[in-house]
Amino acid sequence: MKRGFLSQRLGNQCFIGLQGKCCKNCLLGPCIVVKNSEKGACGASQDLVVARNLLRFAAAGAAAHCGHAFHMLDYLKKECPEDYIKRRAPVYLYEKWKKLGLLPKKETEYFKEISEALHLTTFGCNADYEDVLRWCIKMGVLDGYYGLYLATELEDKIFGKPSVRIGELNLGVIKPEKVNIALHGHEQIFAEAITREVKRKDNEDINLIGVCCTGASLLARHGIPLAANVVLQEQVIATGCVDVLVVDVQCIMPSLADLAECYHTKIVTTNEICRIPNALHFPIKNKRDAEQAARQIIRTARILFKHRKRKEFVTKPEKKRAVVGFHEKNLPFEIKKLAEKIKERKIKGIIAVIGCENPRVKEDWIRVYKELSKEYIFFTTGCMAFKLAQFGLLDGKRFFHMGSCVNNARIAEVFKEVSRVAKHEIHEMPFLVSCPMPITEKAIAIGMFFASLGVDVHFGYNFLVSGDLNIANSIASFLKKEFKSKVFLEMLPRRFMERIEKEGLATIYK
Ligand code: XCC
Repeated sequence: MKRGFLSQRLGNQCFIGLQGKCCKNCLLGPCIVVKNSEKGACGASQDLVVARNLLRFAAAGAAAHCGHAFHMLDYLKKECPEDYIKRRAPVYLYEKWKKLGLLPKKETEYFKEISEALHLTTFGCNADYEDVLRWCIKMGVLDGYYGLYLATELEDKIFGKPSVRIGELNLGVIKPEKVNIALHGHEQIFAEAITREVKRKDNEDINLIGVCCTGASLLARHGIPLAANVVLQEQVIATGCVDVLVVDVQCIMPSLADLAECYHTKIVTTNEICRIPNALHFPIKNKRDAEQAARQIIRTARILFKHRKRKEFVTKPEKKRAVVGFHEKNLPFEIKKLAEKIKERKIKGIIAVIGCENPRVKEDWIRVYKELSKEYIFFTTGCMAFKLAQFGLLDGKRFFHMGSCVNNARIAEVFKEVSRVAKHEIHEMPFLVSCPMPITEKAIAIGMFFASLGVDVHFGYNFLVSGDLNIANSIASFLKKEFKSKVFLEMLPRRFMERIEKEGLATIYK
């Protein structure tokens, strides 16, 4: 296996796997079912194989987001709230999901449903690919409420809502002359504890920086600079100036362990489900653990700093500035005004740019979003928000940074409120979610969630559904019939823009 950086390891891709046509669900196989007329050893059709793979993707994504919220509940020693979806979702959607069997049988036992999604895709279980696809949408609903909404709500309650500020981003936020501690992953429990500790006096020598979604949340809540998104995470260590990298869960590339061996950097893990060889491990179960670990990690980082040879950058990386810290309640316009502007066509609609930055995608999406921002407003989260910031687009006027990926709940909430005020259903409003460069299963689950709300969802990468017309048609007709939404692939930014210019976003305001 090649070492080196992500771009050097990308190598050739398995196009059969990419199209979802490889079934690894039993030991009669793995079977590749390349032609639509072919079957797997068990007799599974190509449609079934692709649908099961898609469901496993969506279920894993939902498991990650629901796991995030569950870790918060566990930390707070709380149970999942009763009737949560009912209390958060628009009534008409709740009723529809209920009628279609997209809600958990017992609401607080949503993890059972994720487990059932794995169950029904095992050898010789569900053979009806259309029913399997319906489960993908179910995973979207669970992901949205028991993942995105619940995690965002609990974190806002415990750690406070973000506030609007000018934030700093990119590798240039690392300060070689200081003790640099990077916080990477998605959850906020430890990140908040060390932020509180560093804010106490006598810690001026410490420079905290964020990576990926843990970083995006810290940036939004506290203005802690965000050093990197997913594709730049290795570069954080490769500056040679980061003393400790603390990680929680998700999007933490295993390559970081190899890389840390080449530098003085120590990796620290804080969650039982995310262990890394040779890392220090401080499992955080409660506030006391978090505070003790924070103090210990600061001490360790200071010792490592003393032994660090490099006290300046080899080449000074750039630093960017961006307006950050928006949420559903602090946008610079009232929801009512926004709904009016949309109705009067002064704003043609809202486009949410979400998800990862996938280095396999070479197209220039930024230029197209910039062009569209003359007529549309943009919300953004996660690694794409970082990318938009790198290009100087996060101005707090047309582009609004809404935080981490679980904070896509904030975008869903704005969609819900704008349509409620406009007295329409969500699918009647000109909203679009665009995920141009997905990497993780979570991005797919988020897409399913927005589609279940009635929002059209665009993916700019050719994955799973692309090679199978029956699957694509079946999802399309289910979504169209029940939610009047669609999930579509468009890999070319120019065509994406032409399509929007020609067709506009789904709306009754034509
Ligand atoms: Fe994707 Fe979420 Fe991960 Fe970045 S960090 S790679 S999921 S955009 Ni959230």
